[in-house]
Amino acid sequence: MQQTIEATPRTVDRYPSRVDAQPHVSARADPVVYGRPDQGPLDQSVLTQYEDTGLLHFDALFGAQDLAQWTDELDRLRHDESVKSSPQAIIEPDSRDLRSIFAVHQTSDVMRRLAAHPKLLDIVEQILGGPVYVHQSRINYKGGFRGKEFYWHSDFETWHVEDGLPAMRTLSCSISLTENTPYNGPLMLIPGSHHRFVSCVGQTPADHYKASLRRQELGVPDDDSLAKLVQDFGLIAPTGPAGAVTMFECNVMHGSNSNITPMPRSNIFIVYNSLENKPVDPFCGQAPRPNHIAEREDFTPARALV
Ligand code: 6CS
Ligand code: FE
Repeated sequence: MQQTIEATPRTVDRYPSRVDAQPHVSARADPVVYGRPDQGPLDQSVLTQYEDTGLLHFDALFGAQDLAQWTDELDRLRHDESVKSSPQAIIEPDSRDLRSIFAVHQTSDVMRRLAAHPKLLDIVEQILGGPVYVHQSRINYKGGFRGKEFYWHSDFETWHVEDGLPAMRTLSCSISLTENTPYNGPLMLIPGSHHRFVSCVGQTPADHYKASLRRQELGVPDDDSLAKLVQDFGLIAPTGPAGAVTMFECNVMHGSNSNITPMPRSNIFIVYNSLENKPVDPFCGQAPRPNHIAEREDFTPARALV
């Protein structure tokens, strides 16, 4: 007797990447703004600005007390040797310096409360049209003198291919914990680039994150696609005091230069994903990344993290 083996239905991949020998650019197939003006603090003109550019910048969303707590916590974590040797820590490629610490909303009470801050969540849930959970959190240190760059990428490209986020219904909040100047390697973004998906060339190896989080070489756009995006949309590098917040859509092309000034450029990133966009199997066919890099088990609503 012949046995039929039923294949498990695969989620349709609307954003294939790292499958072809040639790069492709396609149109975004998801909304950018999922909520309405009456569902949060942003009025229609600000929602339209986010729709068009994929980013919002706030110089002073938080009070001095909140900020002092976060910078104290940043210093504490930086000087804790057990943090540096934990699996959550990422070390710079060419030195022993701390580059990032992941899952800080799980390992630090202060950072967990930051991730649940209503000033962030009121905006995030309005844009994403409902409750969210934390897909990823990290502190990026980018120390002075030798802090290394983050090459151009769309976060969604990685979160889709390596983590299995099906749709673009995710955004990052970057909160500066030091002053961001034009000189200390601030975040650079291509406003409007989230309307196009740049599929990248190359196959994802097993455990790619171990290399990519130190220096990303795969899942980055080809030179021609990047040049075209910059030509069409230009560049922006928001600068501002410690405490400034940049929120950006998951498919905005962005990166940052290295920091050869003596001034560190540290920030905390909280990535919120809609509870209606939970991860499926990674589209690259590899095993998923660990939960401290990309959450796939704990879908506690961010509001409940207080
Ligand atoms: O791989 C990731 O998930 C991370 N990598 C980069 C360079 N940016 C986004 C994200 O935090
Ligand atoms: Fe990124």
